[in-house]
Amino acid sequence: MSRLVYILNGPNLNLLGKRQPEIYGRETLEDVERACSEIGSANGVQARLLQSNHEGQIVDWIHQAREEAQGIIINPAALSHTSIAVLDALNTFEGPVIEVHISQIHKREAFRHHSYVSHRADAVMAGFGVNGYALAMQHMVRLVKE
Ligand code: CA2
Repeated sequence: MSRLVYILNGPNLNLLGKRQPEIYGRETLEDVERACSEIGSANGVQARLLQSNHEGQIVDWIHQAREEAQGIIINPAALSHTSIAVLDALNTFEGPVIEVHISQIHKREAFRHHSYVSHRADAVMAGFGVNGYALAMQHMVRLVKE
């Protein structure tokens, strides 16, 4: 049976690779999608990368994932630090959830140190740059095939 993993991305991540390369690097979300799809297809797992600047859209995609995805990788961006709605939605999802932060949020401003999403995440990546998505995908492939 083929498996599907959602890779959800929150506000402003559409600018990845285009602004603030000193913090977030030069690779784009398209590069992330390519890397994760390669890892997935080598293991019979499809990756679907989505990005929105709107909290409700992220919530709707999490609900959609309940119907068709076996795992969620999520970089909620600033919603990590503010959104109980995203946390509540993730709590309705039964499969594995991996939270990714490109930057090492614990080395940054205090307001980035707490993530509501971490209350649900089964694993958290921070500070691996965009490679964090590929590392998360490698682990997710194992989890959804179990
Ligand atoms: O390190 C991460 O991945 C973050 O989730 C990124 C968020 C930030 O609010 C979190 O504290 C940590 C910001 C995403 C903004 O993405 C941009 C990418 C390139 C240029 C400008 C913004």
